[in-house]
Amino acid sequence: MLSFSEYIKQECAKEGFFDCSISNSHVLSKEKQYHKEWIAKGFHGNMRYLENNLDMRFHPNLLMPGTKSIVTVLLNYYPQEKMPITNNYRIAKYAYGQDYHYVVKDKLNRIAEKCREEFGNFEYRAFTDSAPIPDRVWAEKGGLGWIGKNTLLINKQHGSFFVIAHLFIDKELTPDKRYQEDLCLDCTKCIDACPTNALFTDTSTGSVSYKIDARKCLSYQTIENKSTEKDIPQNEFRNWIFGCDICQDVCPFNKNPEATSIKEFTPHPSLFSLRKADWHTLKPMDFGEMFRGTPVKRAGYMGLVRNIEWLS
Ligand code: B12
Ligand code: SF4
Ligand code: SF4
Repeated sequence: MLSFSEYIKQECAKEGFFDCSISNSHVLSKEKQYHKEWIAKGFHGNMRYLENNLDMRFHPNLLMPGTKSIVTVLLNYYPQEKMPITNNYRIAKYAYGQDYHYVVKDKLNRIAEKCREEFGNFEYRAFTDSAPIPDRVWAEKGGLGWIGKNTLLINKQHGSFFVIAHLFIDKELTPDKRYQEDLCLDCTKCIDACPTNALFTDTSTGSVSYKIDARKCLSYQTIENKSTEKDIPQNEFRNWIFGCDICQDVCPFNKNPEATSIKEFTPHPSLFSLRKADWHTLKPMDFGEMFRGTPVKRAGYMGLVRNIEWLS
């Protein structure tokens, strides 16, 4: 008979998560301090929610009282096929198909309910970027990868085209003793390729940290920035109208990514047939049909139109 820890990992694999780790719940004091310094420098721009709930963000028991274990999972979203780039605008690959928030939450809830059937009642909460949790930190603590110079979690075998999610559980599970060292070494491909210089390495504190000025990031500019004024020059957008994948596309650990088998991430069939001229004449109804349930829908038709205008 499998232990709870073994069983939950088995169920995570069955739901399509390619890796999973278990960490003991504890307070993340150093990371909280780092986060505060990052906010104090204004790197978060208008993402004011990152200023809030700082105690809860780094103290799992304040988010879910009684939390003893954190199960962290990784779900691959790398598409079978990429959008054509000639005479076209670009959309980040995570946004091609259905919004991962819903896809992942359903999976995690199913897993937890199966565990309840097998091992009796326990308290849990499923989180997919839906609460103040430092996702990459828990994944790194669980040995699922390292946080690279592009500030993303990188898994040695699978690269970085995945989303991170967690189950908080009030049961003491067996924590993983895995550790993945930083393999960025002297590579700087992501820093060199970033068109807006959003990425940099900071050595001022004595310990090297990899930083991002989110305000300069195209992902921030095209998704989070609600202003009508563009902050960066047109040529730096490099045709990205929703998100940006440059610092992942150039990463050696993403050289041969395996495509996802999650059917919900399959893009709408019309997405790949659009070219620049079609984007300029896209009607609200076509937008609604093509992006229903996807992350792009959350930006709204007017948001996408604004981005296209910024690039034209
Ligand atoms: C805000 C946010 C953004 C912002 C800021 C990005 C960022 N890197 O912080 C913007 C809008 C720019 C963004 C863009 C993207 N995002 Co985003 N984003 C988030 C979110 C909601 C919060 C991140 C956050 O807290 N940042 C705050 C800063 C302070 O974090 P940080 O610099 O990494 O530092 C932390 C640790 O690394 C650590 N640390 C770092 N250095 C040091 C040094 C020391 C000494 C210590 C002690 C600690 C420490 O402590 C900090 C505290 O948490 C997370 C989801 C989540 N809840 O975690 C997703 C998340 C990071 N995003 C994700 C994705 C997919 C993207 C995009 C790829 C989307 C796209 N294609 O456009 C881009 C990538 C851009 C990039 N290179 O980061 C995924 C990343 C998956 C992965 N493989 O890592 C996440 C995890 C969502 C998810 N659940 O899957 N995002
Ligand atoms: S997502 Fe694009 S703009 Fe943002 S840090 Fe990476 S390369 Fe730079
Ligand atoms: S491109 Fe190089 S430096 Fe950047 S995250 Fe990948 S391995 Fe690290």
